[in-house]
Amino acid sequence: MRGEKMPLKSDILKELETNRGIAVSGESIAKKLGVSRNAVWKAINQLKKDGYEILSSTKRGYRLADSCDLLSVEGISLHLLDKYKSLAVFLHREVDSTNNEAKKMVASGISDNALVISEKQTAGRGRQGRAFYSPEKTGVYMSLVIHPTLNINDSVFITTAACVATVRAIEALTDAKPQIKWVNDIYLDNKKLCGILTEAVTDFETNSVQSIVIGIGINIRTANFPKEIDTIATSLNDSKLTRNRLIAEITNELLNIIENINDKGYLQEYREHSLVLGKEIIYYKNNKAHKAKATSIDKFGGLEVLNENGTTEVLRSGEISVRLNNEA
Ligand code: BT5
Repeated sequence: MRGEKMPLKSDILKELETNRGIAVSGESIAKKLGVSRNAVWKAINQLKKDGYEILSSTKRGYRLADSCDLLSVEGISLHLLDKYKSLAVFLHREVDSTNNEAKKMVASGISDNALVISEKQTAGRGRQGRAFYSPEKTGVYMSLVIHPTLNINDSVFITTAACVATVRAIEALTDAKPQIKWVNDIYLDNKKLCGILTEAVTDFETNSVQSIVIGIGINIRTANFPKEIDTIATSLNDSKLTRNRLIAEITNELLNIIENINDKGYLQEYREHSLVLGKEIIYYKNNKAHKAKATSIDKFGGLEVLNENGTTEVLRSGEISVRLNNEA
């Protein structure tokens, strides 16, 4: 696991992340951290060995290259709001699934909120055993562990909240115009950019939710998708966007919504970003496909649909697909 590193290297990385775009002199870093310039130079070389692209000029000093997008605890914590600065961040080079890792932490009794992230997942999961393609360094794979006092019915709001938090963060940091495909996907230009998998650990005796693991996967500057998803998947291609910043922004937004979960204002944002409202859709119930029109999203996040026979129904979970104009 990275994150538990030499304090000096970590402090210098924090300096470089804080001053992204600006060169800082070895002398000023040395002064600030109370070490020799030689110690700074050595630590910079170690960071370079770790893969950090650091530009150095004898006149101006050191700075991170704009294209340097390695994940780091320092780079994420820097952008967390003050009230969330103490959030424990666990960074891995590789895990099977950040949700699995987070669930292991819950099983071992972790009682504080925590964030688990990885550069790569070898068995990233979607819903119902489906796979989520999670290649190295070109994605955000994050799982937030929270311990809310919610009953099981309220926990359905969490996926909805995670969609809104992700959309807010993307809009704040890029020019992209993401849309939400009910219930757990985020799309860009009609292709899937992000999937969300929320898993609850429940206490059967009290019928309450002990912990929730919110897993979010986003494609970032993905060069190639496997052919099974090549025509349906897309990535965020903003060259200035750093994954550290995006992860922090999503975390800030999500923790904020969850803190105020009874204020359902975010549901209106969910509706305004809907990819499906007003569209002809197909939903699946009892292994059967049904044609309908998506008419609204109710106050519980359910999707109201108008069936072809004129009856209405509210979908609480499950799978829908949007019908194209030429589909009968
Ligand atoms: C999801 O499931 O989309 C939820 C994905 C959640 C991934 C995050 S990453 C961090 C955390 N750790 C995990 O192990 N999981 C979470 P679902 O709605 O079931 O969609 C799965 C389907 O999306 C697949 O069957 C493919 O068709 C498609 N897909 C797979 N990988 C994709 C990708 N990278 N981008 C876009 N579409 C993808």
